[in-house]
Amino acid sequence: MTVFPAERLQARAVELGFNRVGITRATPAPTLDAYLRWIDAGYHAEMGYMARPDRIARRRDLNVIVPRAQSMIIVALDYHALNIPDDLLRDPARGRFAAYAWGVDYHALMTPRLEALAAWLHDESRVDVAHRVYVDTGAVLERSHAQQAGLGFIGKNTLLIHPQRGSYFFLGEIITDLTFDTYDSPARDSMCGRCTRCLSACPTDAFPRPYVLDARRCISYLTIEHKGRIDPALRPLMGNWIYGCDVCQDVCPWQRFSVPTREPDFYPRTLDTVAPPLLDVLALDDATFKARYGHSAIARIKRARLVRNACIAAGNWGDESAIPALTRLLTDDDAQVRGHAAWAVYNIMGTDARARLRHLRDRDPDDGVRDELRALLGES
Ligand code: B12
Ligand code: SF4
Ligand code: SF4
Repeated sequence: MTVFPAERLQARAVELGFNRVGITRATPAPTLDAYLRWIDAGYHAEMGYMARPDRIARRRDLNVIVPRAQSMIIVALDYHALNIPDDLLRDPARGRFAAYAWGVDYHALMTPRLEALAAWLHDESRVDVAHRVYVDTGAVLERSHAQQAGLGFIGKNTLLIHPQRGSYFFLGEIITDLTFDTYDSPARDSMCGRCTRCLSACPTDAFPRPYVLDARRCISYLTIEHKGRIDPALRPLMGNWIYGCDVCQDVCPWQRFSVPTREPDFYPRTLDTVAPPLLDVLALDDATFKARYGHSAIARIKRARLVRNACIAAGNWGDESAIPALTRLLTDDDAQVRGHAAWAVYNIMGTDARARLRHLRDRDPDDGVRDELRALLGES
């Protein structure tokens, strides 16, 4: 059996641009039971793929992904680019994007590099190396395996935190049937101690317990993954976040060790992907959305979902200057946009909006939007 020198692999991964790399055995993640309990509790919300039996089988046994899997090579890539002044990020007239989405889509950057690393391993080991590359989308518990590979501990906010770098980094991995001469030792389980900052800072109270996140309440889930109507009770808590959320990372004391990424592609080209004026986001059509966000991870949610999120932020802003843009959106092609625009108009104008909303209640073709309007008008 070929045994590959771990040191050479690690040096090559760093040459390819990754910040840290660890190697662990391809055994089930030690937190597998915690994940199964999470699914049973329904904390995965409508992310049905998290609970699919074939995907659970992969998490239980990595051999389902790569037959005779021996090792997992896990890489970390730092992404935090700039310290943007807080008053700009918190300006309620602006929508706010999570820092991971400021630059180019990380899947597009990391996947080819991991494939290049796997191809190099194949050439250097002179054997047919069976492998599978994942960045984010694989049915594996990345953070738990990364903890096993020594890349950091799991925080009460559920993020993987490196004691010298904080948590602003992505993970990716190669699962392979190759063995290595040495494997990394696991990092400590947790180094949070008695701190609970992230738990109390979460705007929507999304942590039922330390180390457990209820995605149904998480702004990151609601703004990115959730397709339909956002629970009106949660909307006022979402502030100006329009794509993802960084609160439980920003407040973490370990973040003081984070360093700016060396990856030029993770730096924002303009403020459009950091904190654009809400009026600009409300005015996006499909073409302008694509031109602005086509290169970034934001492209995935498409124009309607981003505008839906911006309607909530505009409602929270509460400024009358948003009314003309919101009024145009009351007749948007997308039902979610119309419903959330109505909520925002009502939030800003209060009972002055009643005539306008009544008019729409009688005409909107969508049952859900009419329900939303009836609720705003106190009719249900
Ligand atoms: C689904 C998903 C989400 C969901 C659910 C998040 C969640 N916490 O489960 C939503 C949409 C909410 C989300 C949000 C975000 N995500 Co996300 N997400 C994922 C994904 C695809 C799966 C995560 C998963 O399996 N969740 C199920 C839970 C049960 O598992 P877990 O997160 O590993 O949690 C473990 C711990 O809680 C632990 N545990 C349980 N009890 C206990 C007790 C103790 C004492 C200890 C020590 C541990 C422990 O066991 C669990 C099982 O392993 C991963 C990629 C992947 N394939 O792993 C990315 C991933 C986790 N996401 C990532 C990112 C960047 C984010 C955001 C920061 C994006 C943003 N800014 O908006 C937020 C962070 C929110 C948060 N606090 O987690 C990164 C995290 C990198 C890092 N340094 O940790 C990942 C790894 C993607 C990547 N490849 O880089 N995400
Ligand atoms: S990402 Fe935001 S909403 Fe989600 S758990 Fe963290 S602080 Fe709460
Ligand atoms: S804020 Fe405190 S409790 Fe939360 S992850 Fe960081 S150290 Fe742990």
